[in-house]
Amino acid sequence: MQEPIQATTLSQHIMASMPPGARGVFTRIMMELQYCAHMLSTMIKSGGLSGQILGFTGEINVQDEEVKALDDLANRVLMTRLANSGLFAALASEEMDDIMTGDPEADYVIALDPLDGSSNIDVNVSIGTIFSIKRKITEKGGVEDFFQPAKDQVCAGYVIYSSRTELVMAIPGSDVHLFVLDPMTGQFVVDRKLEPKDDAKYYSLNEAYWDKFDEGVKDWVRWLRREPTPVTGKSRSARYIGSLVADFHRNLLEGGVFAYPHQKGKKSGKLRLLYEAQPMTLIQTCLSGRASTGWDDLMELVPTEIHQRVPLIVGTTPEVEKYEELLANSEPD
Ligand code: AHM
Ligand code: MG
Repeated sequence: MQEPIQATTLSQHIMASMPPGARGVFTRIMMELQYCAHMLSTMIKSGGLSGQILGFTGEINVQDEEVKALDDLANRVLMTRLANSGLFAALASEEMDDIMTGDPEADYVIALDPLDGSSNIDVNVSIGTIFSIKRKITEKGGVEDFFQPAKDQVCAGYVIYSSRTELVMAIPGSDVHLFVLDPMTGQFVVDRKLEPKDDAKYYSLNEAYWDKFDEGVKDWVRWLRREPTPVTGKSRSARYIGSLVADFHRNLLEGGVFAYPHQKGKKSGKLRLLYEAQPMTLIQTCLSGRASTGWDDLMELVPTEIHQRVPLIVGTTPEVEKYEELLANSEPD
């Protein structure tokens, strides 16, 4: 029989840093997310043998995209579990037009991308779940609670489903840790504390959109290719998977910058502020990096819509600052 893993579990880790008098609500929230992540991880790794996870449902979502079976399943797993937990005043999801209100007495709201990287599901490439937890600021809980800047998130993180299932989460003012799922017990255990990476070993953007990028963005890409990194003086390499979670995760661990810029006729880019840009912004900033639209600091930008899109440039500080410098005299068309 396999020996139990001697490592700190997610719940032990959270409880160890709980302030005196805390009621354990945040711990319970993370336990619900852990339950959902374990369930989704098991379904994904079963390769569809335990039910349909490949292909499309035939429906079109609020983003005008075809809904994949796993998108729908992930949304149902998370919404059912979290809505019934009594821990949230409201839930927002990429897969739902409107927010779902919950317990008006609860202190928190949560925004989710249940299954990020949908285009990679059917080809067995890394995908993830992204979450952003905010404190309720209205009396009963509603859309306004989501309209807080990234810096005011209570916690943000993501789960990545790959050869291992890992969780990365950030709490403002705390260290960022990486947890790995023990599939036997369904518990995340601490793998390590993440250290800031100063040098962008990688840059990640979809260069197929080159003709749609404006000159500032093109100049930035030329600079990334041409100029050595400021700390070690090395050349950068290009990597693009097409799952934000996977691209961001690699760059966070190895050092890098991810960009989904605005494009001609698509001035807000593609990625969503609440459940894609804001969580990655907090994590990256807790590790000495930056996130920007090119014009707005994404730690400060206040959302105005649930499914708002923003250009997202996130990663090592010199690379993000260079982007802002090159875009400074232009505006999205
Ligand atoms: P999704 O949430 O529907 O999966 O869409 C978001 C994904 C991101 O994970 C990824 O960074 C981006 O879309 C890739 O888009 P593109 O194919 O245009 O490069
Ligand atoms: Mg997504």
